[in-house]
Amino acid sequence: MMDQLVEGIVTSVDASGAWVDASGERLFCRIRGRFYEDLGNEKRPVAPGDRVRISRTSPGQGVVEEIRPRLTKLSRRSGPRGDLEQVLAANVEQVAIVVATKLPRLSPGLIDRIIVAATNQKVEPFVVINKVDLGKKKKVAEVKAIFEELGYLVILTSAETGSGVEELKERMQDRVTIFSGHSGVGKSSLLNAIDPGLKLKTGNVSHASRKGTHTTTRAELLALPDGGYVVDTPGIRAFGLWDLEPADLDIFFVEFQPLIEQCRFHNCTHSHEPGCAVIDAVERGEVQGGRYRAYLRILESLEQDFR
Ligand SMILES: Nc1nc2c(ncn2[C@@H]2O[C@H](COP(=O)(O)OP(=O)(O)OP(=O)(O)O)[C@@H](O)[C@H]2O)c(=O)[nH]1
Ligand SMILES: [Mg+2]
Ligand SMILES: [Zn+2]
Repeated sequence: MMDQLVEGIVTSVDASGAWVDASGERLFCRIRGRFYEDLGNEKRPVAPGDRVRISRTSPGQGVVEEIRPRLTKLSRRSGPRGDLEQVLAANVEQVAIVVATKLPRLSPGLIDRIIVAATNQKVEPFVVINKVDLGKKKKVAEVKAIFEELGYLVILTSAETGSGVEELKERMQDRVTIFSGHSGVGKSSLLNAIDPGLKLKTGNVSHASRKGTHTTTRAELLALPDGGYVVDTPGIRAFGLWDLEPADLDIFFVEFQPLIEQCRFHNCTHSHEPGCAVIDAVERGEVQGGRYRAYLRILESLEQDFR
């Protein structure tokens, strides 16, 4: 006879199973083989944030017997051939796109890509520019203005001085948030600043490569002290888009919306076509050049994915 099933939430996952919080206890659970058989393109059967039902097998251990349907997920394209879906987190409401303008420097297009992925997957994006104590004021203000102008929330923070941390904390209270961004931008440091009780490991930014040293090695769902959850994730090098066809990309560039209908061709890709209202708007300075270049780069990468 199987034990009574217990409700739980997945906090972390590795190749051999998942850590699950169930009625205040953390158990390491194996996952029933049939979930691996039904994987399809997914890398793993569960992700942090998944609601599951488990059976207990021994103290501190159990088996995932059921996986609840997901309300949302944030996925990216992964795997050696780029043909796998990596679910970074399940049942998240918003993604904090964490960047720094210095150490490591901002890589063009990353914010734009994560905004596209999030919007496509019904997760609300916002931008956190961390390390404002280090970054040049002008550069920080420039990045802030680009995304605020488009209607996205931008929060400026310093995990070092604590500035902006309270605003970020308020934004996360009672919600489920995932932190995403390059290694070394300060994702774990910001979470420690919000809740020192978390005691997350933080690392250095190599002065030689100016890149982070991949300190966080596994995504983890953490409970926030005043309500809500956050998923801290390992730094990413790139954010490959999953489940998006090139022809649908323009939908996720908000400033293109009023223009798209005015293009001469209904299937305009806004890359080279005559009579393109987006290209005209870029030339008139009504669409920001940096955003348009990000669009073209993403379009090109999607065309390769679908080739
Ligand atoms: N000056 C300054 N340094 C910061 C700030 N936030 C984080 N750091 C430093 O940046 C380094 C990297 O911070 P982490 O919190 O480990 O970065 P992370 O984004 O979690 O990196 P990964 O786990 O590798 O993805 C550490 O040395 C932190 O002390 C900040 O606001 N200002
Ligand atoms: Mg980290
Ligand atoms: Zn067009």
